[in-house]
Amino acid sequence: MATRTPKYPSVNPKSVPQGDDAGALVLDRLTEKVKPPQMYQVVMLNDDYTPMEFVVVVIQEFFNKDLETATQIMLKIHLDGRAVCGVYTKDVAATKVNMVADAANKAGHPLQCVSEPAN
Ligand code: TYC
Repeated sequence: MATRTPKYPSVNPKSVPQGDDAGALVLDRLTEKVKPPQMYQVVMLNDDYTPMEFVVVVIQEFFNKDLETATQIMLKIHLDGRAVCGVYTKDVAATKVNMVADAANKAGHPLQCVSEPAN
């Protein structure tokens, strides 16, 4: 079969970059239009029954904190009533809340956390 010359879309010659810019693709406007997503903080709540050790393990496992950081966060919750465990996009924050609820329910503890807009 004969090879055909590829057809290029027609362009307004004035919009085609010339000289040093020939072939350049300008992305400035696109980048400026994309604003960062609203972020959500996952806040863990205190209660009188969940063992401290369980809370520390949950914070380590689901919020990727080391033992020392997880212990500090747990103590802040215990003393202040609540503390932020992490900040995520909306869907990820909702998933974290569900994962904590599942783990707490399976273990028979009333531990709860909520997600709320950050700022
Ligand atoms: N207050 C609980 C206790 O004394 C410990 C605890 C800490 C529970 C943090 C929940 O999110 C929590 N056993």
